[in-house]
Amino acid sequence: MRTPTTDAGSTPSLPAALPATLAALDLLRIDALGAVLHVRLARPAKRNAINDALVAQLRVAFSSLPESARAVVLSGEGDHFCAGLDLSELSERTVAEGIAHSRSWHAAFEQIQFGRVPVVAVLHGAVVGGGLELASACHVRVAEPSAYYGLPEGQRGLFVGGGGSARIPRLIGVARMADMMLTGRIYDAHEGQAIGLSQYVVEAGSGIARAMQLAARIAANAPLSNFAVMHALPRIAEMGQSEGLFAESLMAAIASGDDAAKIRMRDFLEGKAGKVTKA
Ligand code: 1HE
Repeated sequence: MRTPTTDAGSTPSLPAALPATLAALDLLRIDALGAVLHVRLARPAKRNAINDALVAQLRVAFSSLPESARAVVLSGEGDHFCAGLDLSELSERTVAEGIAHSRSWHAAFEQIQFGRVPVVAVLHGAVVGGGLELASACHVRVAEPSAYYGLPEGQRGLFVGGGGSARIPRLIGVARMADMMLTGRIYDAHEGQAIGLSQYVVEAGSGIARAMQLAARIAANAPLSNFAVMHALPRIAEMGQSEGLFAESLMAAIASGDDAAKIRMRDFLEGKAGKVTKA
């Protein structure tokens, strides 16, 4: 995919030096662009298939985000977002190793979903198997028209192991996921948006630019609001109504009590902040 030529909204997009931990990750290409960190899967020759090393690098990257990062854009180099599990490593594993392997994916993707900052994924080409599991750990998904979604695990004699059975039904429902796994059904980009796999479909070649714009907007939010959306919202959605309403009140009071919220509300009342208008 092309690097975007458009500026990322209000965020300065000059590349900054990366911490050595991130610069050393050879299966990821990472750029710090102001408050947005762009992380690319960088195994295009293998269609960004996820091997043990790439899982480990994703875990390191998302648990070592620089302080300056307030949102992340995740994309894949080459013609596909991600071909899922690297099948060349699979046959060597015992059952016990298979469990440990799946848990290593869980640990890495947990850092994405419940990490420090929201993650916007850019989806194009194959978003299949573990690639869809990776995408579903992100908070916002922007698809280009070339994107297509599949769960070929059923045809490969496998089951999802990267958190897919916990995350994907929460996006599209158990019945659709079961259909994808049992029959090999593929959804294209527009169908994927219609059922909830992505929130956006954008023009070919514009996925990264759009994701950078969205990430810049996210990065400009008060950090506690972003924290609440990432950490409180999905948990409250799993609670019973009474517990959820109680937790919501606490989170709302914590967020609105923060100076960042007070400044924003005062700015609006003084006519210094934007109105909510139609796009
Ligand atoms: C791979 C992989 C892979 C490509 N593991 N090496 N995932 C799948 O079942 C998807 C398998 N891959 C494909 O269906 C196709 O490769 C694609 C549709 C993604 C891309 O097709 P294409 O024509 O662009 O590329 P290609 O020629 O098939 O592959 C290029 C190279 O990437 C080739 O290696 P080469 O050394 O011969 O050049 C392929 O072998 C290699 N490659 N995909 C290993 N997945 C935590 S559990 C998750 C369980 C799953 O994810 S199951 C789903 C696995």
